[in-house]
Parts: sequence; C-alpha cells; structure tokens
Amino acid sequence: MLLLCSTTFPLLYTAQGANYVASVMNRTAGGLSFLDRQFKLNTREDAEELAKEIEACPDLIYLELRGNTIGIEAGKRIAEALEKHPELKYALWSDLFTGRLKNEIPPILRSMCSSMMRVGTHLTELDLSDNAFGPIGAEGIQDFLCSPSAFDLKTLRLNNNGLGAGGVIIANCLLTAHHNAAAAGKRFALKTFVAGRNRLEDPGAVALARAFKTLGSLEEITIPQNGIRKDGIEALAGSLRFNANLRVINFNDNTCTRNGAMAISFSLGDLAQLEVLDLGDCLCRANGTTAILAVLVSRQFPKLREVNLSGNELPAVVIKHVLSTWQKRLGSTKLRVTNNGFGGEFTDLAEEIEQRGLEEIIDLGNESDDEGTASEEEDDDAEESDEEDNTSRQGSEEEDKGEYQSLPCVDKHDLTAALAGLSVHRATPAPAAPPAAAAAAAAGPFELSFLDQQQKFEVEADAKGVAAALAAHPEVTSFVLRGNTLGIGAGERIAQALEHCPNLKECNWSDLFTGRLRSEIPIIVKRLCAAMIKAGVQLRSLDLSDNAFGPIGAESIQEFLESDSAFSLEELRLNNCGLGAGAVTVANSLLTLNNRAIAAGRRLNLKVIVAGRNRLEIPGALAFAKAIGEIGTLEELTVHQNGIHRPGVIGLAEGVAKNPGMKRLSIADNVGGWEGALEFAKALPNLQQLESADFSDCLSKDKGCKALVQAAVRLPQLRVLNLSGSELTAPVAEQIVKLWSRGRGDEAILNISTNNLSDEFGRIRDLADELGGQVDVGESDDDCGSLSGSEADEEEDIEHENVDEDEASEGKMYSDEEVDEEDYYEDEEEEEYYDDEGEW
Ligand SMILES: *[C@@H]1O[C@H](CO)[C@@H](O)[C@H](O)[C@H]1NC(C)=O
Ligand SMILES: *[C@@H]1O[C@H](CO)[C@@H](O)[C@H](O)[C@H]1NC(C)=O
Ligand SMILES: *[C@@H]1O[C@H](CO)[C@@H](O)[C@H](O)[C@H]1NC(C)=O
Ligand SMILES: *[C@@H]1O[C@H](CO)[C@@H](O)[C@H](O)[C@H]1NC(C)=O
Ligand SMILES: *[C@@H]1O[C@H](CO)[C@@H](O)[C@H](O)[C@H]1NC(C)=O
Ligand SMILES: *[C@@H]1O[C@H](CO)[C@@H](O)[C@H](O)[C@H]1NC(C)=O
Ligand SMILES: *[C@@H]1O[C@H](CO)[C@@H](O)[C@H](O)[C@H]1NC(C)=O
Ligand SMILES: *[C@@H]1O[C@H](CO)[C@@H](O)[C@H](O)[C@H]1NC(C)=O
Ligand SMILES: CC(=O)N[C@H]1CO[C@H](CO)[C@@H](O)[C@@H]1O
Repeated sequence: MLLLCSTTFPLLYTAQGANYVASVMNRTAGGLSFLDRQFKLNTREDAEELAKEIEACPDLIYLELRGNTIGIEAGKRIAEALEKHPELKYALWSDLFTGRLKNEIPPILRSMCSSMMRVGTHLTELDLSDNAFGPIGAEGIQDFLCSPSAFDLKTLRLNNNGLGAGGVIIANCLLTAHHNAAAAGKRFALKTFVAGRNRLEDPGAVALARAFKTLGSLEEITIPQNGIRKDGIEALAGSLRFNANLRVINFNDNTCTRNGAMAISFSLGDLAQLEVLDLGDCLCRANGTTAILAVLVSRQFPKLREVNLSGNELPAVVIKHVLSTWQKRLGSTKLRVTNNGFGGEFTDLAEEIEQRGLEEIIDLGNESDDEGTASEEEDDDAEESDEEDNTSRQGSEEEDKGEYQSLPCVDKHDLTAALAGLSVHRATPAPAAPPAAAAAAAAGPFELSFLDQQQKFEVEADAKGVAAALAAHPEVTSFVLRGNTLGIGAGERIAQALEHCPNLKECNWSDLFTGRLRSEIPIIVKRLCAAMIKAGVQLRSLDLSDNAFGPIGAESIQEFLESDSAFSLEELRLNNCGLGAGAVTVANSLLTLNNRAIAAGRRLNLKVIVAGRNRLEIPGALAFAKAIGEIGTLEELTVHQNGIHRPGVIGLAEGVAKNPGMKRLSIADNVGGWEGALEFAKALPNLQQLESADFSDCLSKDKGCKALVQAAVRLPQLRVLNLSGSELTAPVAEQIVKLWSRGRGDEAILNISTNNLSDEFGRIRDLADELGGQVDVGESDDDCGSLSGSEADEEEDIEHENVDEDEASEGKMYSDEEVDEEDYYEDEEEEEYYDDEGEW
C-alpha cells in the first residue's frame, strides 16, 4: 500500500503543500497517471480511450489527470469509468480544466464526484489545485465533501482555485462532514488542508478556523497568499491549538500584524509536533515577532525545522534577542529573516551571527534586499495601510481600538512585555476523542501556566503580561501561578482580569507569597477570590498550599468558600499554610457551604481536603470532622503533622466514617494514641473504597495497630497500610504479620518499620519474608527497641507536645512568615521582571 500521507517521506515543503512532491511522485500501489499528457478531451469519443484504460485497470488506487483538459461530455465518460473503481483512494485532478469556461467546470466535477458517491468510493486524497474554478467550483464539490465518500479524506488540496467566497462553502462542508461522520459513528480526520492563493480573506479564514477547531485533526494548514488580515488570522490562530498534531503552518503572505502574531504565539506552545512555521511577508512586525520567538525558544519543539519570518519589517534588535538562545533551544532549526528592516544594523547583525557560528542556521539574506530601517511600533496599526484594499481595513482599525477598551485591565501594548516567561498550555483530548465527544472536547480544558517562574509580581505594571494573557484567553479553565510571588498591586491587576474568566475551574496558587508580609497576603487572596465570585466561576480545584498566611489567611477565603462559586468545589488544598486557629474558620465555611448548597437544591461533591502541617490541633480537627461528616463525599483526607491529640483524632474518625467513598487517608504524625486508632478501626469497615491509610507516627501502640490490621485486612481496595512509628512490640507484631499475610492474598503492603521489635526484629523480619513479603519490617537500625519502657499515654502526649513546640519555635512550620520590613524591601530591590537583554 502506498503511504502518501506518511511521515516516512522526507518532508518536502512547497507552496503546493508539504509532501506534495512525494505524494505525486512516489507510487508503489496500482493506479494510472496521465500526468502532463496535454490531452484536450471535449467529447465522449475524445475521452473513450482514456476511459477504457481506466476501466481496464485492475486496481485503481490513484488516478492522476493533471496537465490535461476535459470538457463536460468527456467528463461524463470518465465519470462512468470511475464507477468501476470504488477502490480509488487518490483523486489527483489538479490542472485539469485549462481553457474551459468557468461555468463548465462545476458540472464536470459534479458528474465525477457523483460517480464516486454512487459506488461508495472512499477517497483519501482529493487534489483539485490549479483549477481556476472560482466560487462556483466549491459548489461543484460541495455534495461530495459532505457525503460518506469524503469521511476518510485525509488530504484536500485546493491550491490556486480562485475560491474567494467559496472558501466559506468549503469550510462549512468540512464541518458538515465532521457531523455527518460522527452521526455515522466515524471520525472525519482531515490532516492536510492546502488552499493557497484563493482570496479566502477574513470570512473564509474565520469559517475555516471554526472547522479546524472542531476537527482537531489537522497536521498541515497551508494557506499562503489569501488576503487574510488580522481578524482572520486571529481566528485561525485560535484554532491551531486544538490541532495538537500540527506539523506545518504556512500563512505566508497574509497580514497578521502584531495582534494576529500575538494570537499565533498563544497557540504555538501546544504544538510540539511543529516542523514548519512560515509567516513570511505577514507583517508580524517587531512586537508580534518577539512574542512568537519568545514562545519558540521557551518551549520544546523537537521537530521544528524551519521558521520563516522574512519580510516582516523587523528591526535588528528582535533577532538579536534570540541569538543567544536559538541554537541552544532549537538546534539547527532554520530561521529565515531575509527582507526585513535591519538597515544600518544589517552588517552588525551579520557579524554577530557569524561570530556565534550561526550563519548556516539564521538566514539574513542579501543586504540589498533589506528594506531599510524598520520603524518602531507606535504607529503600527496606522501603518497597516500599506496594503491592498482599504475598506476592510478601516473596519478592523476601529475594532482594534474597541477590542481592548472593553477589557479594562488590558492595554494591548502590554502583551509583549509578558511573553518572555509565558507558558500557555492546552490539555489535548481533542485528537483522540471519539466523534460524539469531539464537540465537547473542542471547548475543553485550557491552561494558562506561569508555574515556577520565580517572578516577582509586585506592582500593577508587573502583572500586565499575566493580565493580558488572561484577557486574551477568557476561556481559560486552569490558572497556575505557583512558584512566583505576588504583591498587592499585581494581585489587583490579575484580579481585574480574572473577573472576565467565567470558565475557570482550577486555580493552582500554591507557593505564591514568598517574602511577603503576613498582612499583605490575605488582602491579595481576598481580592482574587472576589474576582472569581464576580466572574461567576464554578471552581473545581483550589490549591493555596505552601502559603504561610496563618489564621487570618483563612478569613480571606471565607467569602469564597461560602459562595455559589464554591458549590462545584472538588479539591481544596491548604497544605502547610500555618492555619492554626484559622482551620476552624475554614471548616465552618465548608459547613456553611454545604448547608447553602442543600438549601439551593444542590449537593456538594467535595472529594479532596489536604491540610497537612497546619497546627490544626484538637479544635481544628473537630471542626473539620464535623464538616466532612456532614458533607460525606470525601475521597481524600490528608491532615498529617497537625499536633492533633486523641480527642481530635477520635472526632476525625467519626467524621471519616461518614465518607464511604474515602480512598486516601493520612493521619500521620498526630497523637492519636491507641484510642484514636481503635476509633479508626471502627470506621474502616465503612470505607470499602479505601486504597491507602497512613497512621504512621500516631502512637497507635499494640492495641491500636492490631485493631487497625484486623479491620484493614478486609478492605478490598487497600494497597497500603502504614503503621510505622507506632511503638508496636514484637508479640503483637508477630500476630499482625500472620494476620496480614494470611488475611490478604494480594499485593497490599503493611508497613511496620520503625517500631519496637527490639531483640525479635530479625525473627519477625524472617517470618514476614517467609509468609510472602507483603509486610515491610524496615531496617533494624530504625527499630526503636532501645527506647525506654512503657510510659503512661498521658506522659507520651506531653512528650509529643514538647516536640511540636520545639518545631514551632524553630520556625519550621512558619518559615516563610514573619518577614520583617527590611528583608522585604531588600528582596524587592532592582528585581527585574524579565531580562531585557535577550535570555528568555
Ligand atoms: C518512495 O517511498 C519509499 C517508501 O515509501 C521510500 O523509501 C523512497 O525513498 C521514496 N522515494 C522518493 C523519491 O521519495
Ligand atoms: C519565506 O518567506 C519569504 C517571504 O515571504 C518567501 O519569499 C520565501 O519563499 C519563504 N520560504 C522560504 C523557504 O524561504
Ligand atoms: C546581493 O544582491 C546583489 C544585487 O541583486 C547581487 O549583485 C549580489 O551578488 C547578491 N549577493 C549575494 C551574496 O547573493
Ligand atoms: C480608500 O479610502 C479612502 C477614504 O475612505 C477613499 O477615498 C479611497 O477611495 C479608498 N481607496 C480605495 C482604493 O478604495
Ligand atoms: C499545583 O502545582 C504543584 C506543582 O506543579 C503540584 O504538585 C500540585 O499538585 C498542583 N495542585 C493541583 C491541585 O493540581
Ligand atoms: C509510612 O510512613 C512513614 C513515616 O511517615 C513514611 O516515611 C513512609 O513513606 C510511609 N510509607 C508508606 C508506604 O506509606
Ligand atoms: C515503610 O516506611 C518506611 C519509613 O518508615 C519507608 O522507608 C519504607 O519505604 C516504607 N515501606 C514501603 C514498602 O513503602
Ligand atoms: C519495647 O519492647 C520491649 C519488649 O518487647 C518493652 O520492654 C519496651 O518497653 C518497649 N519499649 C517501648 C518504647 O514501647
Ligand atoms: C508596547 C511595546 O512593547 N512596544 C515595543 C514594540 O517593539 C519595539 C521594538 O522592539 C519596542 O521598542 C517597543 O517597546
């Protein structure tokens, strides 16, 4: 079988589309080629010989007719011949109507297409390039493109057809094919779309963008020279990221301007398969190009071979910016930047490129082709007018102004500033989605991530970029700021932008306030939360872990946690926040939320609460216990290392027992004692879904451990029970090793390392090995056999209290807090938002 669409060909990249030559020349399967035979077939008789040959062909996988010309009657005869060949896959019918009248062509196309439809041909490739059939040609193939015969189409080549308004028809056909295929239980997965030189303009581009977004299967989009302007490019740009397998993007000789280029840059980060990006002669200008280059050098594009930014009126500085990073990040990927506006800096730039040994990689072209010093961008949009027709432009200029005015916090001039560190990511369910789900997937998750960029967003201006990114993506569903630090001014700016993001589902705002004053943090958190309420989000996940905001931090999320926007909350992560007494506030808010939801006829679906290392102690634990007992939908509760003593742990056990869906439980490193363990042992039979239970370092003692093991051996889903550090002694250890090994015939692990097996350690380890090895007894060095004898539980509790206090006074839990004024200002000093000199 021939592999025309396969990537095994060296990628040949031409204006006809990538792989065009390979697809035309490399045939290993059956078929017929009449390439360039210059047949001029008018009548049936004229076509008879050719038709006979077609009919006689035993296995017609491809039929190439390029370079001949056929009329209506001849077309009918060929159509008849096609009826003998339902196996046809490649209809290579470019340049087939030279000298024909425009209105002759649609009937010919229609008769040939009808034959294929009638006999159930399923084409893989249809090539009608270089047939100047104009808009009505689109009508000629409309029925075919919407029919089952097109469901398997992978490649559609319509280069240089003068489609014009016909572009919208073609785009709508693609959508229809998608829906019809889905209805028939199939997936219409077009990979290659080529339609250069067709005057598609903005309406065609917008319609195609809609289709591409829905299809999600495109690997090549080659649409150079179509008079597409900013609006069309922006629409197309928005569709790109839905097609995660894109290899070739060729928008050469359309008009992106800065905004179109920005929009493209936002999509690029998701296109890890990209091989060719051709934006030559697209007027991306300095700032648009900067955005694109910033994304290219900051993300992984392992397959990228060619980036064409020639003819974009670029000043030298834009290229200088990437000289230091290009090769490091993109290897030998070719960067073409001929015919730009380097002016007097051409020689200088050329020298630097030579010094860095990049002359093979970065193509500056011939100095005589350089178009002189490019102007700086102030008058960018006014300048747009050195192009083509001016009616549509006036419209778009007005829109330019209006668009950003409607978004209060975004100054369009700020877009570039941020792109240095921006990472935009769309999760990619689209290509694999079954047909029925494809439409839903098209509106799927969209992540805006600034993860771990260590940026200091202090004042409003620092957050311009983040705000602009949000404004450009009001559809954002996931917003990650973790690993930066946010001040009040910057927080305000981001909050304003968030107000326009109603689809937000996930906020990962953990570790976001390093070096902040404790009094600042609640103000910022509160403002961000208010913005989400205003936007009317239905949040699924909120992660504020590792922000040492202390008790008053709890108050800052109170309003949000009690609002309608939290009804949908599934995950609340507040690990290591120094909540202390604030834990009661948080727990009570959850209780209030639950009551409000019930009153509103809804039911909460809170699945995950993570609040380790917060000094919840007894009051916090009891408050959470009450809340989760009422909510009842928990699947994970993590409250390790919280200084919770027995009454608190007992309370938690009662609350947990009312959450039959519980899967992961960590009570580790609290002072539950054997009473706490007994209470949990009572709860375990209710938790048939439980997968892991961590009671390490809880002083469960022999009594508690034995009860927990007795209950746990019966839990069908359990994978791990952790009883390390329980002060378990040898006789009972022996019993539970036997209980576990005999009670569970599966892979589930019981961890009893770091206990008090003392002299018996070796014997018990051997026993555990002998019985199947699913009990981890740990290392003898870790066994605490040397610890002194059995003290009263009360005393042990006191001992642990002391330990807790020690930790606290060491500042272990609150390490980020208590920052004094001096530190704060020092940190801030001269910290730059991004490195202007080029290293992104
Ligand atoms: C034709 O295809 C075969 C395998 O599909 C490949 O090995 C060969 O190099 C190709 N020839 C050309 C001229 O592309
Ligand atoms: C790159 O863009 C320029 C300007 O549009 C164009 O002339 C050239 O053919 C394009 N492609 C390559 C491979 O240079
Ligand atoms: C640059 O262009 C000029 C004039 O078109 C030509 O004479 C010269 O040879 C070209 N130089 C190179 C390096 O291509
Ligand atoms: C361009 O617009 C101006 C002002 O609206 C008008 O006078 C002129 O005729 C237009 N030119 C073309 C070529 O449409
Ligand atoms: C937030 O990001 C951190 C770091 O990537 C990750 O470990 C954590 O799981 C994330 N939180 C959520 C709720 O996804
Ligand atoms: C058991 O608990 C100890 C101490 O908390 C921890 O280091 C270990 O990773 C845990 N093991 C498992 C399997 O959960
Ligand atoms: C059991 O816990 C110890 C620490 O107490 C840990 O080192 C070990 O990896 C755990 N065993 C398993 C099987 O996870
Ligand atoms: C450890 O076990 C031994 C005997 O098995 C016992 O005498 C001793 O009191 C235990 N120590 C602790 C800390 O439980
Ligand atoms: C608003 C903005 O960022 N403008 C920039 C566009 O690009 C030029 C040249 O790189 C800069 O000087 C401007 O500051």
